[in-house]
Order: sequence, then structure tokens, then C-alpha cells
Amino acid sequence: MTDSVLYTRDGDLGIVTVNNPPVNALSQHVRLGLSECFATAAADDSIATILICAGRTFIAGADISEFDKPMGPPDFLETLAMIEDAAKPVVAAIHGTALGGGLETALCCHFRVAVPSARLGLPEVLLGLLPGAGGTQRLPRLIGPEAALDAITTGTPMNSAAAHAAGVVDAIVDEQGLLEGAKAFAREVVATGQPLTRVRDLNDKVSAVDPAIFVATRKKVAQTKRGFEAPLSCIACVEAACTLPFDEGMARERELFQGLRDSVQSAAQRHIFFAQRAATKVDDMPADTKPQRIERVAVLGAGTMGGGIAMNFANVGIPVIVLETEQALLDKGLGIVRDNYERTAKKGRLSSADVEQRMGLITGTLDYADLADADMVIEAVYENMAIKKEVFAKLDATTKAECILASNTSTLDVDEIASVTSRPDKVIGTHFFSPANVMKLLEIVRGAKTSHETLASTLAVTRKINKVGVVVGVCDGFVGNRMIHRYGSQASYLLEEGCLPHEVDAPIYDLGFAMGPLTMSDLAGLDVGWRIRQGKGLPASLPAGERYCEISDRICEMGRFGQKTGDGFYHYEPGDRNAHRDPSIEQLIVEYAREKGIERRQIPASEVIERLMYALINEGAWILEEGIAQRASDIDVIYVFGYGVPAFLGGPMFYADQVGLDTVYRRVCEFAEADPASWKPAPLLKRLAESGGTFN
Ligand code: 3H9
Repeated sequence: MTDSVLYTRDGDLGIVTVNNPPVNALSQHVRLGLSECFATAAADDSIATILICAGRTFIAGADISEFDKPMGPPDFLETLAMIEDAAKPVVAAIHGTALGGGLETALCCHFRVAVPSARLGLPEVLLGLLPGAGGTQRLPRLIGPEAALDAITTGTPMNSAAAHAAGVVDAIVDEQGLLEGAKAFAREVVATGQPLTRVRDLNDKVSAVDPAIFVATRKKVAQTKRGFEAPLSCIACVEAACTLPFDEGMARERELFQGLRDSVQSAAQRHIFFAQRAATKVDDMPADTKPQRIERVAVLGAGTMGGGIAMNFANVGIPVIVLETEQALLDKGLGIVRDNYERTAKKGRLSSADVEQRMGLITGTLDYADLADADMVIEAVYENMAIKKEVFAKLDATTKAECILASNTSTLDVDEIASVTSRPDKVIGTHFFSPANVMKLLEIVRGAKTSHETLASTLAVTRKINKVGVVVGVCDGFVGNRMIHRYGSQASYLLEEGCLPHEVDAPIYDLGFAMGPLTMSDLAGLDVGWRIRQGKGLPASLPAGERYCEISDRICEMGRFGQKTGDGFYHYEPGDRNAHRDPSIEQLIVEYAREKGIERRQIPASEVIERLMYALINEGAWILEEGIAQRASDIDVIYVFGYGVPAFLGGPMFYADQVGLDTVYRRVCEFAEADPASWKPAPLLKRLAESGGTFN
């Protein structure tokens, strides 16, 4: 027997214990161990078998790292069939998370008991897969196709109570007494002679199903998961469960699973799964670095950013105090926070008691003295170095010595900000993305003097507030905005050279991005960049030989700042976020090119994609070269969670690897030859291209 699965006897019961830290994934040796243990259980005189897991969780799924290589024996389905075919009752005892192959294993047991804190689900779709060990055939048989479609196409897990109500779990047992509860349940089943439930044989819920539910789910998925292949295959499998005999449904599931497993989309989504976890690891941080406790937080500024940041903490029960300079601004800001919560409550996603509980955790103040017991302060004031320095000097004087001072700057030098304090080791950047209560990404900016403890504490609190944190170094724009600057510049050069706005945006949208670069600028507000450029004295201050496009400035001069004014690169109707082509802007672009003597040409969509994507990738390579990001996959995480790049593309650096770095480098060199002012091929890209390497 393997060490990771153990068979023991507890009186008349057989106990199979899986012990494969950290999450008891169904690695090859676990499948082998399960097969051996269930064979032993079948042969002995035990009256029933309990399947339980050691450590923090029930089986959390297949071992995702095995999907990149051929799967060694035994096959999942053979192992699970042994469990389902067992002549004696098998009871799954569930704690932690029974996910993916873990829940599929539990569905092959004849009964399931769980502790109240357990969660059960089939999240394969989030990895670009479908439940490939019978989940698409068994879950609909157990809970009906409609509920199963929802669970399988969204990947959202159910809590124990919901799983019990739906019939996935037969009994909820005491949180501290899972094994005891499972044993009592098993003995009761035997004593009362309860028949064994084999889910594969339940057909009531999957016969005479209204096909309209599949049409409706396909429509929903087309809207919410545009471009993702896996949800459509999930629907096809559940449909098969409702129209084909079990074995044929299983064959269909297998065929579609293998197609997805071998797809680039799933490879990209699996890459993002591991990348997200790798991003929180800091290469030089000693493993025993202890995070400080962060139990009280303060936020400076009650504007859109400050309010959104404060909500993140209140959402997880951390009290937060918001400081403003004037009562009216404070009232307005906290009013917007309340409106946000109430809007969520109206959609049924929060109760009114939740709204009050969260608002109760947010207090306002005008007095720095009230920040004295905060463990962390996040500054979200106007993006201006002089103001930030003034604020940090004040914070240094008024907060306790161990308090972490974080700046929500999106571009400024964190080291310069830290220099005005007596505790640069406690200063860090926390770059939230707007809207801060919604966007998952947090760029954690590590200054030259930021201590490991400060970094570890910030990483821990990032996880607590359910954000995806990525540690980056100090430079203008950090990782995300520095790269997006190159992308935005290329978008404007494409306008000069021949494209109209929709011809820049459409290819990128079709590639899968949430929106194209110009629609994104309209959403973010064109005035933001305009004011920064004005502040830098551009274009007058432009160094010789640098390229500059004034189209965006001219649009701003017309008072068109994007969606918020109803006009930008596009026109927007009141109450409608759809971008409409605007002939006046198209004319402005054509006339601008004429004025500058630029001969416009027809630019193919393929070149639009190359110019935009390679601008990101080349800058990403510079960022890696300079050590601003620790690893290419960190950049991918930033782009997927902060910039609307779909997970199925795996982020810009993963995308580059798929295209082939030799191709990317060759095109970047060609672009640089045509336009040396805006393209500087990155040495890392060159080295990797020449050595046949990849970023990831
Ligand atoms: C599947 O089941 C397919 C089948 O239907 C069909 C087969 C034919 N495999 O997230 P954490 C690692 S697909 C390998 O930080 P938490 C993770 O990388 C699978 N490794 O902990 C990390 O490693 P490291 C369906 C895995 O407490 C460490 O474990 N299942 C796996 O915040 C800790 O993870 C899923 O999609 C895995 N399955 O969250 C569930 N899972 O320390 C995926 C985790 O080196 N997993 N690792 O960075 C999760 O959702 C979360 O990990 C979980 C724990 C909620 C379980």
C-alpha cells in the first residue's frame, strides 16, 4: 500500500484514510492507494467502509499538475467504479473542501456525511475543464439538471447546509466529531438495512427534461463567459446525462474532457491557477517571517478609491476608520459606500442586516489622532508627490510605531514617499484597481527598505480581503500601468497610421479581452492621462526623437472625457455603456494624420493584435530584466485579474510563449526598424528567442 492512503479497522468498520498534503489531491499514488484499500475492504469481514481524509480537507480534486503529462494508472474511472460497486456501504466523511474529483469520489460512495463548515463543488470549469470522473453524469441524477448546470458551469461550491438541502449530503455531523458521526451513520445504515444508493442508477431527475434549460444556460454562458470553451462542453455533458444511458453519457464526458484537457485554453487557465499561488511567494523572504496582526485599518480619503478600499475590510469583518479633510467629503464618501452596499442588497446578494453590520464597521473622522491604534493605514489621497509626502509625514507622527503605512499610489515612487518617515521599513505600496471593492488585483509595491515583516503582513491581509496579490518593485507605473502605457501608445499610433477607433478595439475584443484599448480609455476617463501629460508639460517637453500622438489631447480639449461625459473616442447614449462610432472623431483622426503628414493605410487586424500584444510583452520582458516583477507568471496574474485579459489566454507572457518567442522577437525588431522611437526590443526577449526559451 502507498503511504498516502491507509486502511485500518475500527471494530466492525473499515476506515480508508487519504493523507496526501496539502489538499489530498488524487495523485496517481492516491488512486493506487484507494484501489488497494477498497480491495482489502471488500475482502475482509468489515460491515461498512468510511472514506475520510487527514489534514485540512477532504479530497480537493485531481492533481492538477498531472494534466500536463500522460496520466499513469490506475484510471480515475476504474478506481471510482471499485468504490461504487462495493457490496458493503461506503460512507464519505467530508470536511474542508470536496472539490472536483473529490466530490466525484464522494458521489461514488453510497452515502455522504459532512461537517457544517464543509464546502462541496465541481470547479473544473475554472481550470478550462469539465468534471471528468462522472460528475457531469452523477450530479444531475442526484440534484436535477438545472441545479447541476448551475454548479458545473459556474464552478461555485455549495456549503454543507445547501448540499444537505439539495440531497448531495445525507447528514450533517458535529464539526469536531466527523469520524464518530460517520461511524454512527454507517452502523445505522447497516442496522436498518438501508439499500445502497448508487447515484449512476438514479434516473428520475434526468428523464423528460425540458430542453429549454440547456438553451437558457447556453445563452447565459455566452454572455458571462464569452470565448470560454469549457462551459459549453459542461452543458453538452449534462445534456448527455439527460438524453443518453449512463454509460453513453460517461463516454461523451470522457471524450469532451480529453478535448479540453489538451486545449490551450485549459493549459492557460491551469497556468493562471498555479501563477496566482506563486505570485504570493517572495523569493528572498525567509519562510519563518511572521506577519503582524492587522486588526484595525485606517483609510485616508473617502473618494471613490478610499471608499472602495474601506469596503474590502468591512466585508471581512475588519473595522476600518476613514479619514477626510472635510465633513462634507466624508459624508459624501460614506454615503456612496452605503449606496454601493444597498445596491448589492437590492440584487439579493446581501441582507439588510449585512449592510448595517458592514456599515457599522466603517467609521469616519477628520482627526489624525483617531488613527492612533490602527495596525495599517492605506493612503488614497490625490496622486501628487508633494501631497503624499505631507500626508506620510503626518501619519508617521500620529500612528503607533509598528503601524504599516501603505500608499495606494498607481505610479509614484514609494521610496521617495517612505523617505519622509522615520520607518521606511514599514512603508509599502498597495495599488488597488478601480472599482476597489470589485477588482481582484492588488499590486503590492515593495520599496527598497520595506521589511520582510511588512511584506508578509501585507500579503496576509491581501489574502484575508480576498484579493489576488502580486509583489512588484518600484518604477513608474509599476508592472500593470507601465505595460499598459506602451499598449495605449500603440493604440494611438494605429489611429494615426490608418485605423479608426473600432478597428483598433475590435481585434482585441475578438481575441477575448473584456474591451479594446480605446473603449478602456473611455471607461477610465480620458482626462486622467491628459492631466498627467499636461503636468509633465507634454508635448512641448518631449525629448527629441520621441513619438507623441495628440489625438487623445484634442478629444479632451473638446470636453470629451469618455463615458462620464457621454463622449470620448466613441459616443455613449444616456444610461447605455455601449460604444457607438462617432463620425466627428473619425474625421478628427483622419484630419490629424493629414496635418502631421502621415500617410494612412489599411492596417490588417492581425497587425493590430501584434502591435498591441507585443507592446505589452516587450515591456513585460524589460520589467523582468530589471527585476521589477519576480517572474513572468506574476505579470500574467496582473493582466488577468486587473486588466480584463481572459484567463483562457493565460496573460500576455503565456500568450507570447504560445505564439513562440522567436516570432514575437522578429516582429518586435521589424516594428523597431519602422519606428525606432517607440520600440526598443528587450534583451531578455532576444535571449529567450535565440535560445528557444519561453517566459513561463
Ligand atoms: C479535477 O478534479 C478533474 C476531475 O474532474 C477529472 C479527472 C479525470 N492539484 O489554494 P491553496 C496546491 S480538476 C494540485 O493555496 P487554500 C496549490 O497549488 C481539480 N495542487 O490553499 C498550493 O500549492 P503551493 C478540481 C493543488 O487553502 C497548495 O495546494 N479541483 C490542488 O487557499 C495549497 O493550495 C480544484 O479545482 C490540486 N487540485 O485553498 C480545486 N489544489 O503551496 C483547486 C491545490 O505549492 N484547489 N493545490 O502553492 C483549490 O481551489 C484550493 O487549493 C483549495 C484550498 C480550496 C482546495
